This record gives sequence, structure tokens and C-alpha cells, in this order.
Amino acid sequence: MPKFIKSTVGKVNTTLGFYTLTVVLFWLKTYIAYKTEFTLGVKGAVQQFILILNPFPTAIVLLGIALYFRGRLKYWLLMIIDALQTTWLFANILYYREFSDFMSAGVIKSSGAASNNLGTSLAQIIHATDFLVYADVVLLILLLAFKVIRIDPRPFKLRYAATLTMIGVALFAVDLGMSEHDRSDLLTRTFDNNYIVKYLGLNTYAGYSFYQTEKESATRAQASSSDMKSVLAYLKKNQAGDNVKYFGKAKGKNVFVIHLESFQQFLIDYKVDGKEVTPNLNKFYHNKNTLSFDNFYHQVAQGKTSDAEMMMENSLFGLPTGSAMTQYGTSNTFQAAPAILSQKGYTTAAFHGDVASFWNRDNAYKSWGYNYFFYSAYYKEKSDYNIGYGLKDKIFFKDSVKYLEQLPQPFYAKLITLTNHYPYTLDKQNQSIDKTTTGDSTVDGYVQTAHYLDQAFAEFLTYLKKAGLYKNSMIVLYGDHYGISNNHRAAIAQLLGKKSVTTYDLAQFQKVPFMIHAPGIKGGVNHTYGGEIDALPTMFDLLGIKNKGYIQFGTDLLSKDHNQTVAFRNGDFVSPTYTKIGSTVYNSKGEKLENMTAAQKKTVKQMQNHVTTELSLSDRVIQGDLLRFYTPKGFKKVNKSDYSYKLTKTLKSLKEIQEEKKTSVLSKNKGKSTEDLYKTDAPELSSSSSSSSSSSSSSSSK
Ligand code: GP9
Ligand code: MN
Repeated sequence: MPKFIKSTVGKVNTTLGFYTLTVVLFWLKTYIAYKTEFTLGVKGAVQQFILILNPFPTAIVLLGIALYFRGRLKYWLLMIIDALQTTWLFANILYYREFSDFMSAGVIKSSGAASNNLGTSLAQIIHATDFLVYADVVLLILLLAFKVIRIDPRPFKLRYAATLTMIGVALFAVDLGMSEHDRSDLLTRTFDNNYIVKYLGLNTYAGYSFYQTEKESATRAQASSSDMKSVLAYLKKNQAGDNVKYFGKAKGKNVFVIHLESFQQFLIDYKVDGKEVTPNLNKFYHNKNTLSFDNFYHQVAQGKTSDAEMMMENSLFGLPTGSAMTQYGTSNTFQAAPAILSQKGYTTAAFHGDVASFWNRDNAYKSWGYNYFFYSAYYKEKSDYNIGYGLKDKIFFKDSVKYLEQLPQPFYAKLITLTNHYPYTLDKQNQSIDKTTTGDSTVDGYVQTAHYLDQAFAEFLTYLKKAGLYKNSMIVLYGDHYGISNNHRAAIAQLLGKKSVTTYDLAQFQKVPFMIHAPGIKGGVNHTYGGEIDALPTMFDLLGIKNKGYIQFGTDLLSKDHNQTVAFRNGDFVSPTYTKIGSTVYNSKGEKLENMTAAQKKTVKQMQNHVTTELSLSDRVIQGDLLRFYTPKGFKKVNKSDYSYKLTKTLKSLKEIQEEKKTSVLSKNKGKSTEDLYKTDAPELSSSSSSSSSSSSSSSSK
């Protein structure tokens, strides 16, 4: 063996040599993961350099901790620290694959509420090769155990250990300095976790995220009533007026809010092999009494469904990291739609076929003033009734009726569907349309579960018509967020019939349906740009409730004062004129604007300011729990302890309320249940007497 190789190999038998080898291997796999597992959006030589550099500083410092210890202990400590860092990398690889984002301390904190179901998805996304990230740790341990690499028992000189720590810190300073130079306010604006990882690495991101979460508790403690002033000043300037043509047109009607899980706008009128994927939703969309918005975007971040719910019912944004519902849903003061409406005489109820703790709904819904929450415990359970996260939609809708009919009218009922959820698997007996053939297994089942959801919706709608609810209700439908994440670019291109998709196309791909149907209102496809934050003010317009006085960051989509700049949660935005993604600005045709005029720059800057301001003020409201300092006129503060979602208590109270108020569907039907009006072709129920085939393809409306 040549001498220099021999001497190099020999060096791993020293503490410094072994430590260096560990650092280099950790760097190498992190870098490979950066390149192959994450989409960090590295642009230009400087960012590329920073990316190569950024795993080093924290690895040098953290692994260097072991060097301060004696004898064999330092080797094992080195391996433990290496394994811990690797586990963080491993967890993020999996998390990113599904959520296109890094795991945050907020998500970990809230996983107590969400863990039971995250496990199911995890099993689907894990690849055997993922475990390769542990290969170097295992190899090093084996080499030590079999004495291929000899442990150097001599104490490592303290001043060498300190020097290495200092080198790590100095490199960190270089990394931070270069990053701040390339992207100012990196740590203060927290727009995107991808940025933090791209510039400062995964370990720093972990520290940062945990620090942020701790800070959250502190912000609340520090906030005071005077913080509300800037919020009120902003709203005074930005809230939009009503639209007299629509104001109060659905006043006093029941309200159905139907949450279409993972449902994207592109599915509307979409065909696979000439067959409509969602014929019933399409009909509803084009109904002459349905106001449909075709430039409506989801604005969720890591909180996904819970972010959508937060926006839809509070007109407050979810948070940049974690779920606001989970982190603040229990302790904060809210003035949510259910509370406002119940104080105006509505009965309010949420229906969902999953456990109550998911996204902390069991607590957040009390803070939001829901009188009732019907979750999995309220539904009959049979092994084939569930798929993925919970009850199959057809069974869910059907079995909701026995509670729905007991609600005194007018009621506000939110039904959260579930079957059209990642990973879009559906049992054979429920499949009635072919999968797409992009070859991407995560994507191809999507149309199948969407088709199933469409049928379930149609069955429910048919029931509403038979039970007389269709004509005295306002029915609101919305898609909560994307179903196909941006990680599936090739498949998305195929679905859209394009060769490839640009970043601009992906921004457009974030559109979700938003439809409002009420008898007698003038429907049609409305092209106004808006997002989930605007839903509540729009619904209030139709219900004849003035937004003024409420802390709502969205504006009525029907108002002429509505601002059409739609914020994404990471600070990017879309609008009818300019779209800004990262640092790139596009015109309305999706063309990159390379050399912008001074006037264009000014406009884009103003739009960015608007977006940044609304996001950060909304965050302040939630993080500082500012609504505890402000009560809208005529609104009574919600007292959580007035509510209980316990099955026995609820059943009792529903019984009592039939006597008190004689306005429920059941009462109106002289106490006779309307359940047998419900027709479903759900194969799981086919033996039961009340169900028969038909209706799945029935028309949704005329
Ligand atoms: C779970 C369901 C899914 O109860 O609402 O939430 P998501 O994974 O879409 O955020
Ligand atoms: Mn969802």
C-alpha cells in the first residue's frame, strides 16, 4: 500500500482522525439529501457555496462536544450525537416527501393530537432505502466494535477541542454573514423553512424552530391591549364594504359548510378518458344559483386542514409553522363564525368521521363556540366503514343525518369529508372510475377518491332536497388545500396536459373550489381573485351580517373594495396582475419579468407590503392572543366550559332541545326520522334495509 494512503488510513485510529471522518460522512449524506430529497431552490454560485458549507458548522460543534470527554466514552458519545443528528435528517426526509416542508417544533409539539393518524401516512411514504442515512453510523460503530478502527484512549487535549469548537462557531458566523447578505431578514421574517435549511442547515433549523416555539409562550405573556391598536387601524383602512346586491340574500337560512378534503379546482370539469371525474360537483358548480369562484386559492401552511378551518371560520391566517388550532386553539380567545352565529340564534355543529383530538378540534371547537361536535364516537363503527383517517364519506354523510335532523333551525353545520385524503387509496368495491396513468402512485388514485367524494356529496344533496333542506339553506363548498403536492411535478404536468410545469403553473395549481349556493341568489362563475381568508366575510355578506367590528383579515369577494392580492402563507402572492414566487415576479400570462420598470417595481413592492402586513398582523393576533383584549359590539365572550362534546351529554341535550325548540327537521316531521329518505349505494351498507342502490350518479341540481 502506498505510504500516504497507509498514513491517512492510520489517522482514523486517532481521536481527531475518527472525529474528522465522522464529520465528513455526516456532511456528505446531508449534502446528498439536500440534492435528492429536498427542493431548496438554490440559485447561483453563492447559494450553492452556502449549501455546501452549511452542514459543517453545527456538525463540527455538536460532534465536537464528545471530544471534551475522556477515554472510550468520547467515541460512544460521538456516535450517539451522530445518530441523533441523523434521526433528525431521517425524520425530515420522510416529512418533506409528503408535506414539501421541514418538520417544525410546532408540528412535533402538536403531534400528540395528530400522531395517531400520522403513523398511517408514514408507513406509506417510507422507502427501505431511507434507512441508508444511517449507513455511516452503523458502519462506524461496526468498525469500532470489531476493532478495525482502534479506539484512541488518550484524552483529547482540551485546547484542541476548544479550537475545533471555535472553528465551528467561526464557520457558522461566515455562513450566517453570507446568508444575511444574500437574503436579508432571514431569521426575522420566517417566511419559509426551506430558506432556513438552504442557508443555515438542518441542525440550525431545528434549534431555530424550537426557539420559535418557546418564544410563542413568551409572546403571549408580553402582548398587551395596546397591540390591538395597530390591528384595528389596519382593518379600518382595509376592510371592504358589502355588496348591496347580495347583502342578506340568504339571511336566516341554514348554513351548510362542506369541507372537500384535498380537493383542487382543476378537478372541476376535469375528465379522464372522456369521463367527468366529479359530475355532481360540476353540476353544482354551474348551477344558476351557485356563486362559484374560479380564482380562489388555498392559503394553508403546515397546519393543512386546520389552517383552512382557521381561515374559513375566523378569517385569521394559520401560522407559518405548526398548526394554530393545535397550539393556540385551547387557550386563545376567538370570535369565530359558530360563536357569532349561535349568538344570532343559530344552532352550530361540526361533523367529522375522525377522532376528536385530531388537530385539537375537541378544544378549538369549544373556543370557536360550536354547540355540537359529532366525531367518530358518534358514528357506527365497522371494520370496513373506515379508510385512511376515518369514516368513508358516503357512510359519513348518511350517518350524519340522524344528528342533523335534530338540530333546531336555523343551524350552521360544517361537514368535514375525509376519503379524498392522501394516499388516495380506496377499496375495490368503491372504485368506479379508472385511475390516471401518470405512473406516479401517489397521484394516480386521486381522481378515484375525488370521484367517490363527488358521489357521496350527490347522495347528501339528494337527501337535502327530499328533506326540504335544500330550499332553505345556503350551501357552501370549499377545497381545503392541494391534494397533489409540488413534489409531483412530472405527474402534475401530465394531468394538466403539459410537457412540464413552471413555478408559476404550480402557484396556479393551488386553486381550490369555493362555491356558495342559495335559493334565489344570482349565481355564475366569478373570476375575482381571493382565498380562504376571504370566505367568512363573503358568507357574512350573504347572511346579512356586517363585518365591521369583527377582526377579520379577509374581505368580501363580492365587494368592489375587495383586494385581489392573494397571500400565500410563505409571503408569496398571486393576483390578476402580478404573481410573486420567491424573488421572481410573473405577469398575468405567467411570464417572468426580468427587467421591471420603476413603476412595476413600485406596484409589486406595495403588494408585497400588503401581504407581509396582513400576515404578520394576523400572526400577532393569534400569537399574542389579542382577541382577549377586544370584544366586538354585541358579542358575548365564549366560555369554553359551557360546552361538552361527550356522547352521553350530547344525546341528552339533543333530546331536551327537541322539546324546547320545535324547529328541527325531526320536530317538523312530527318526530318521525327522515333517515329513510337517505339513499346511498355504499356497498358496506347494502344489507341494511334503509339503503338501496341508485343516486350516486343522480343529478345534483337543476
Ligand atoms: C383529519 C383530517 C386531515 O382529521 O382533517 O387533515 P389534513 O391531513 O388534511 O391536514
Ligand atoms: Mn385536509
